[in-house]
Amino acid sequence: MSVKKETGAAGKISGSAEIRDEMLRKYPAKVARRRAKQIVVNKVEQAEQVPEILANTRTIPGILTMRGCAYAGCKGVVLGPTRDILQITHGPIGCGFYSWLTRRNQTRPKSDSLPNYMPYALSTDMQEEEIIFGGEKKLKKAIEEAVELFHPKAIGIFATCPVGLIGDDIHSAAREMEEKYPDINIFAFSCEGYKGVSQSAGHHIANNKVFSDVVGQKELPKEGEFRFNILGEYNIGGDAFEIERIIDACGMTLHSTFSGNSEYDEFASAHTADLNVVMCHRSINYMADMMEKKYGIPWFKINFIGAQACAKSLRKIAAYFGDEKLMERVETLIAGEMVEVERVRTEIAARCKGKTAMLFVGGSRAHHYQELFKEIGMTTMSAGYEFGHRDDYEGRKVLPSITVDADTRNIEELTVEADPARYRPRKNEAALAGLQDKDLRLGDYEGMMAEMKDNALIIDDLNHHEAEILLERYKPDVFCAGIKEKYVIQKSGVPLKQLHSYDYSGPYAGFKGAINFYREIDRLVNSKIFSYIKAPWDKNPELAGSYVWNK
Ligand code: CFM
Repeated sequence: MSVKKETGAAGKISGSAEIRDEMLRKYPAKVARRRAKQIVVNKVEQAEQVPEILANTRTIPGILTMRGCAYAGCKGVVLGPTRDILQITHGPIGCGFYSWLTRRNQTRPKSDSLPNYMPYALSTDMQEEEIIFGGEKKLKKAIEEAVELFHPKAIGIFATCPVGLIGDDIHSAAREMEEKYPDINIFAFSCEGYKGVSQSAGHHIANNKVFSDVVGQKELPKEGEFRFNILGEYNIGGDAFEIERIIDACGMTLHSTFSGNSEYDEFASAHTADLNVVMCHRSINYMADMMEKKYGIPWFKINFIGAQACAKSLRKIAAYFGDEKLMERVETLIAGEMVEVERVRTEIAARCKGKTAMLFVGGSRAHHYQELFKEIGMTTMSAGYEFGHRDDYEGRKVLPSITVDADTRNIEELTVEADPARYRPRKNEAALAGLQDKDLRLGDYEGMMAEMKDNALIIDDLNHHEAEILLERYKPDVFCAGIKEKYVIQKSGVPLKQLHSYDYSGPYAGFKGAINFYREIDRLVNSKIFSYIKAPWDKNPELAGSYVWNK
């Protein structure tokens, strides 16, 4: 059975409940009961009410998950894109090596003389000897060596699984080294891979440490009007360069980005900006909340993925600052940029209209990229996060009802209070209330499900078995995921677009990025090449095995 034809021009989705049942049928009863809570048929009711989904819980052992580890979320994701914090992985060499630039986060120092450590992968390269006798000595030596070579402003130390298992105290090593080098800010992250159920734990650990040890360390406010920070933008494939171009053209001042194309000093003085806008809610909502409490900086959610979403986000930022001239400049810019966007979009939409997509990515892109597909007339049949929480699916309104389990309790919640000297409300009560009318949704995020069609299948922590059924039943025109999924999906005859690393392309953010994306999707979904592929497992008999013991 294929439900593809049933989507029709109106983009209605049907058959989802049956497909869900088929996915669950193969599982043992206990596993099926659990997965049933993580596979949800979407239904959007009044006030953005959507069904409840189970998320941010352990992957069931034996299931082939798409997830990564806490170290990846901390070192790779949140800190990785900063070019002048020297980052040392304390662990065996694999962790440092495999997290070395594979995410394609780019950077561009403001001048050639400024440091950029991103091309380096620094690791203590733990051996058996350190696993047995402890690795703190080697870590301190590595820091000394790194200081000799690079003289950085700041050093971040990142723990891998064995570090926690053998009990190395990386924090005291950091303190000791900071006493030796008082002009270098040295801090450590207890982001052992096993610290949480996914990379999401690593985001939280990274947010905590950057907030407590970096933000507020320097008073270096940037010159310029309308100064704000972007939280949760990581400059994959050059996205930040396009976003910076747009912000400059509007005459606004981007103070710091956490952490695409960023520098240590920008983090350290981020508390001097007047607004935080949050792009990836999952990875950095903690920072937004903590900066609001301590320094009085309001935040709201924006999205620069999709030409319309980008325009809307710019309008929201301009409305927040409330300056007539700024609002005019933003409108002029949008009008100018949309000429080329519309020319390309209309041409491509004619070929892509009615086609279907599926997105299974991280903790925010499965939502954000639906905008781009919508713009060229494509329907998202099914989507899900690898490690999103319920609020990323259902919206922040469910935050009070999320049960905190032991895995989450493992990660420290910082107690944050208003800074006695530096807390400064950016707007008075009346002004904030006025802004709520402008649909800025301060401190809120509506989540992915409210913006998706009824009957779309929402699947948390998708696995290989379920992906196969999605392909067979829905026959999507394009599947969006990552490198681990890419070749299995493509061998099945469906093109896969990597939405983590963007394959070898980008940017996809902003107006120019939207054009890049439309063009690539057009080439993928309208190419015949994938229909000629015959999967190796369809050509050759399957190798079946059985497990026998005590025979
Ligand atoms: Fe945020 Fe990201 Fe994502 Fe993410 Fe990621 Fe990424 Fe992602 Mo890969 S921070 S949650 S941990 S938007 S690395 S840039 S693409 S899984 S959807």
